[in-house]
Amino acid sequence: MDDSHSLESFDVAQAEPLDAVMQKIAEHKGCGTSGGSGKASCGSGAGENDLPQEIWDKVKNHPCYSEEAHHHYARMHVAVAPACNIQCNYCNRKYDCANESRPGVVSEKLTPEQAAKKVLAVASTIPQMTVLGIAGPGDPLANPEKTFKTFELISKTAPDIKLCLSTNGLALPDHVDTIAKYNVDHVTITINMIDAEVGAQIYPWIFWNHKRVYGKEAAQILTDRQLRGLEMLTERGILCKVNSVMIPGVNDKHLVEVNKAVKSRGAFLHNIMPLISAPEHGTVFGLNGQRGPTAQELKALQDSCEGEMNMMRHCRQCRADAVGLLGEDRSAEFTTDKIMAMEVTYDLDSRKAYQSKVEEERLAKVAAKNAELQTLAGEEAADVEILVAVATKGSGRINEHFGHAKEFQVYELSTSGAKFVGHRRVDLYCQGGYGEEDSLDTIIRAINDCTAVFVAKIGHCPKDTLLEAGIEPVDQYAFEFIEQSAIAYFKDYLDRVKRGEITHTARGDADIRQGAFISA
Ligand code: CLF
Ligand code: SF4
Repeated sequence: MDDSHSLESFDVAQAEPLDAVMQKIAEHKGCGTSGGSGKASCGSGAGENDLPQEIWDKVKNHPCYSEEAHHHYARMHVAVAPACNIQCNYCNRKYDCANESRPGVVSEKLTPEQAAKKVLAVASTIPQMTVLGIAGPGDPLANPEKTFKTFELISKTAPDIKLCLSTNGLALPDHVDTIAKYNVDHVTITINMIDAEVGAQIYPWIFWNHKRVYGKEAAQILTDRQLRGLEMLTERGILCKVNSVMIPGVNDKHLVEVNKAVKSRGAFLHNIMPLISAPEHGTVFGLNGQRGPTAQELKALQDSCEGEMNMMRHCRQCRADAVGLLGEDRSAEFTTDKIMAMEVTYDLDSRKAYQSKVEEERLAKVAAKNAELQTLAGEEAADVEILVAVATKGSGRINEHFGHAKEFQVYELSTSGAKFVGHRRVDLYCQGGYGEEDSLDTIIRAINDCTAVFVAKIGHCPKDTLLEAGIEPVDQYAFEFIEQSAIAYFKDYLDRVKRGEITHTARGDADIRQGAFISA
């Protein structure tokens, strides 16, 4: 249902120069196929010099659309959309929409008015929160009145916050005009297939035209609506990200075709996420024993699609009431009880001042990286690539202790520089005064394709075990910028190889015991 009639009183901001922006997106979307090394900074990893100004302005502070921004800027979700109009085999309705979430966590549902108060409370507390997303716990466009009412309220009270929406796409074509009307210029559509045979294995039914439709017929309607909605959005210059859940044996190979289809319809970014599946989630896939992909399988698929279009690799599959930087969860600070009791003043000037400081830090980081990159000029080692894992709690710095890390960010290093390629969730090693050996095994398994792990600090015991596993613990760059440090490490790595101190080996096979890499 198009609910635009209920929103007529809303005074929308100036319309975007849509044709111009669309043209820029169309020009940009060939990025990654335009020759060169294929390693150029691109898509979610793109910087100011890689994108047209209009698009850079839309993505530069959006932590999901810009990999660089995710180190500095936060997003929040408000859980105003409980209903859903389809059934996915990886979803249990007790939990949030698994298209932008992970099973096993539930959100506190809010009214639009509560949501608006929450946004103000968070924006006052976390001045680097720049994006408000509606991503569930069901489908936002199966709850259009609540979704658009929330956007209306927030646009009026917090006009500097970007609006974002994530949908399964079934109802999308009915709402594109309303989305454009409210200046929601970032929309995510979850597209897991373009072939109804594949779709029937993922979606048992959809609710369509007042009745349930099953199997292939349902999947055909869904894919037609998703692709049509994508085209309609990109025609209006709205940036679109496509999320796809990688389900081994079901759609993993097929996602290459999905990637081509969404690229040709103007999607800006493709986010291939791993299926998270366990029997305790109570989902069809969980109960059937359908496994998710390994980190290495996910990376291989993302790599194979990267030549086609821009890939997102820093998604954290956030919950529908997530608050904070990607990867951190501050939602417990903003429960309904707490926000309703808070005195909130929305101070646009102090938010801007804080964000100026963030920009200074970000520019310093980019300048440091570029300067360090110069040291690789003239290196003839184009075939040498290694992965390194980094313990960080944000701001683009190596600022987390090994024992406190709940995830490691993984960078691919080559003569082209340092490229973020994913993150690996791990169990905490430090358990309040002692190290947990089982966790250490898990951590080593999670990063066993990495040559080194960068940390702010690490104890002797895990250091020795990591070395035995062939992973070099590096704490010499504590609290420094990640990319600058990674490039410096890579330069040193190449120098050590040249001096014969170590032997470069295929990733995951390096052994640095006693300071020497041993070829596998
Ligand atoms: Fe939220 Fe999604 Fe907007 Fe981001 S999340 S609605 S685009 S503001 Fe981001 Fe979270 Fe991944 Fe989503 S990391 S699950 S991609
Ligand atoms: Fe669940 Fe989201 Fe799928 Fe709806 S669209 S069934 S809420 S995962």
